[in-house]
Amino acid sequence: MLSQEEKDLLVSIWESIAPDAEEIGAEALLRMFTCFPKTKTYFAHLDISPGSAHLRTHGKKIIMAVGDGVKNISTLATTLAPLSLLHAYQLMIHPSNFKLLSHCILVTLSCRRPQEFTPVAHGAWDKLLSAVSAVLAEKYR
Ligand code: ZNH
Repeated sequence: MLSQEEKDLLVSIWESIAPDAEEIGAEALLRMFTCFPKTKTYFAHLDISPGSAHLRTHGKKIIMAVGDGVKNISTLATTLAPLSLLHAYQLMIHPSNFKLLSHCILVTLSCRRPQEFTPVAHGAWDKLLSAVSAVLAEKYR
């Protein structure tokens, strides 16, 4: 699925963005809530206004989980198994939403790391996020 070149690229970009996981996650979530307002219904119990503490802590959790995926690409399904169960059975997130968040993560990365976000890097992140989403959505079947 991902070439060795793409995997190396993901690891190197991950090292550059990990320290900003909170900001990147908060921006990606804010973009998702703004562009796709229906996604807000899952977060009625949290304060998701721009700059809120919930937005930042939840944003960081999501991006760190994506980072776990980058670091464990060859064992994605087992690495993310607990999150897969959580999203399917407890949170009951409709699978279509994973594409929306993935899109917003890509846009955020391109804005925050314009030099590193080359077409090849874009493609590699898109593949990784699709693979992560597939694992998180696999329990719905
Ligand atoms: Zn999710 C949660 C990740 C997508 C919704 N998440 C969560 C967490 C994590 C995640 C890590 C935490 C867990 C614990 O705490 O344990 N997600 C994730 C990822 C992704 C996701 C990685 C992709 C990429 N989510 C998602 C979506 C949605 C969601 C799409 C919708 C729209 N999540 C969610 C919720 C929660 C979570 C609602 C819970 C929150 C709270 O805190 O409450």
